[in-house]
Parts: sequence; C-alpha cells; structure tokens
Amino acid sequence: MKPVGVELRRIAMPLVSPFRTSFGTQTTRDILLVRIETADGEGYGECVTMTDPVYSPEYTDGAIDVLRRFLVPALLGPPELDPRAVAPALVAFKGHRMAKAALETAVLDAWLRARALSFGEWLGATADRVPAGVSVGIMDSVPELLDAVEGYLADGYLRIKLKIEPGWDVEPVRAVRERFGDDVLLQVDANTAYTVADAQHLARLDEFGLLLIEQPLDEEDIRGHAQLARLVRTPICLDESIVSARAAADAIALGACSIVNIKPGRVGGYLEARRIHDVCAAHGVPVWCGGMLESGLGRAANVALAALPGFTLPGDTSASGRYYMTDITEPFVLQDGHLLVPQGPGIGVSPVPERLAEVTVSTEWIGR
Ligand code: NPQ
Ligand code: MG
Repeated sequence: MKPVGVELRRIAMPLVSPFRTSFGTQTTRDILLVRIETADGEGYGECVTMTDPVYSPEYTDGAIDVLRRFLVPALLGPPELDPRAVAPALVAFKGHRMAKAALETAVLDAWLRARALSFGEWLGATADRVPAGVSVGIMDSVPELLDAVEGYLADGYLRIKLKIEPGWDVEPVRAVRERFGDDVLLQVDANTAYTVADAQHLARLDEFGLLLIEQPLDEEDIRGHAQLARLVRTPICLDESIVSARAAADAIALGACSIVNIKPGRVGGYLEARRIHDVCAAHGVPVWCGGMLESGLGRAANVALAALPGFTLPGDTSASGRYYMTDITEPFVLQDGHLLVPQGPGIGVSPVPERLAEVTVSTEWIGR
C-alpha cells in the first residue's frame, strides 16, 4: 500500500448536554480526524485527545504538532504501508500514544478496506453486537441525576456509570440504588479525584454492590490502588493508568486492579488494545471498552474491539445520540440495549460529506 499523504481535520461537535467530570465540564467535543490517502484508497482514524491536557497529558494542539513534525513524516518515508509496521516506525518518538493511535487506525482502515475485511473480523471479534453502557456526568442535584438515569434506562442502556468526585459519591449512588433497585448494573468513575487517604470514605460505597470503581487515584499511583484494593470490597478498575500492555501486566501483578478499561486511543491503537485484552484474558481479568466521546468513526472501531471474547462487561460504547444530535457518520443506535458491530470493510462506516463539512474547523494536508 503506497502512501500519498495525510489530512488532519479538526471538527467541533456540540454535545446534546454538558458533560461534567471530576476534571471539568465539556459542552463541545473538539475532535481531530486523521485521513490517510494511499494508492489503494483512504482510511480514517480518530484522535481521542481533548482540547486541554486534563484527562491525560496529551491534548489536541500537541497531537497535531507531533503528527505534523514527527509521526506523519516518519510514516510517509518508506514506500510501503502496513498496519503492523506503524508502531515500529514511530517507536523512536516517546509517548503521544493518542496521536500514534489515530495514525495507525487510519492505516489499518485503509489496509482493511483494500482487502474487503472488517475491523471486527481482523481483530478476532466473536460477537455481532455488543451490550451498551452509558456514562452519566456529575449533576447539580440528585433529582436531576435520577431524571437522567431514568431516561437512559428507558432508552435500554444495560449498565450505568456515574461520574463521581469528593462531595458527589455516596449520596448519588445511594439515590440511584434506592430509586432503580439492586438489579441495575452500576459502577462509578472518579477520574483520579481521590487519594489513598480517602479509603475509608470509598469503602462506604461497598454496601451498594457496584460492579467496580474506576480510577479512584492518580494515574501513576499503582501502589496506592493496590493498597486501596485491600481496604474496599468494590473491585478496582483502572483507566488512565493503563497506557500499555506492560502497564496492564504490572498493575495486575501488583494487585492494583481486578478489571481493566481498554481505550485504544490511550494505549497507542487497536493492536496494543488487543494485546491488553490478551494479557487480561490470560489473568482472568475482565475488560470493557471505554469511550472518549468519539464520533461515529471512532465509535465504529471501538464497537468492533468490544466484540472480542474477553470483553465480558458492557462498555462506554453508547449510541451516537448519547452525545450528538447529528453524527458525522450514520448514527449508532441502540437495538435492545446493544450496538451492532459494523460488518463493512475497514471500520465499516464513512463520514457523510455534507455533515463533515458543517463541523469542520480547519484542515491541513501533509504530503510525502
Ligand atoms: C472516562 N469517558 O472513562 C472518560 C473520560 C472523558 C465516557 O466517561 C470530552 C472528551 C469529554 C473526552 C469527558 C467517559 C470527556 C472525555 C470524559 C473523556 O474516564
Ligand atoms: Mg474513566
């Protein structure tokens, strides 16, 4: 597959409602799309960076800079493109996993389209649909939260995740349990908002039978998570800390988590994401697919990954309408609480040109 060039496109997608987490409130999703053009066709990858480095150290202007100056030139140098050769070609450049993931995904999409193979088939998917969970932001009041959860349950979501932070944890969880009962699959995500000194407080969540507590402590605090795991009964799941298959293996070996949230962007792409799936499966550690408010492009690839056999918990793979009034692809819709795994070549969905044009903020072409 001969490379021609790479287009970086920044789009702005308004959210259906503000999304508040322990690191801030988002009203618009600022997304970077990477499109590679080859002699055999094009491919898309979605970069999951945020505008500001508040979820991870990466951020969108940084991703654009490293792609333009280092990653794309290194990729376009050799005359042939192969998805398995992307990570080795970029290994000299440290970090920037989200930028690398977007570029690798674009190559993989083009390569699979040229071979009429779907993402799911190539990754090893064993399901044709995946159960959908939903992530519910921090609200101004408990009644507002209960209204939101009621709506998502009515939509058919099979698992609810509440965003928490100090001051918004035990009471909202108690209220959701009291109103909707013990059968609802329920979990919480702190996005690093606590310290190990909060262990006794977090143990108050034990009585609610949560599936897991996600990333309570700092991303680098693996030992703290291992300590916490011994002080609370709710299983610990790591998100921000899991930046690679090695990080996953270490966290498991140290007892820092018993469940892993896999986000392909955070770990450098779908190949590394599959390695994490494999490491976790070998340890009997359940995994689920996280979400970064992707457009239909990133969502399609995530849904394919979530169809691998080790993904035994519902993910944050929600319908397009959870976040966007209009998606840039055909929307993902819930069918009986599930999303269908795209079956078409590559990621299996394509942007609608007029819709893409409407949300585009800027584009940049990087040729060979
Ligand atoms: C998480 N996602 O699991 C993240 C974090 C997150 C679905 O809860 C804009 C862009 C806003 C990316 C808010 C979910 C975001 C974002 C939260 C990612 O930790
Ligand atoms: Mg998380």
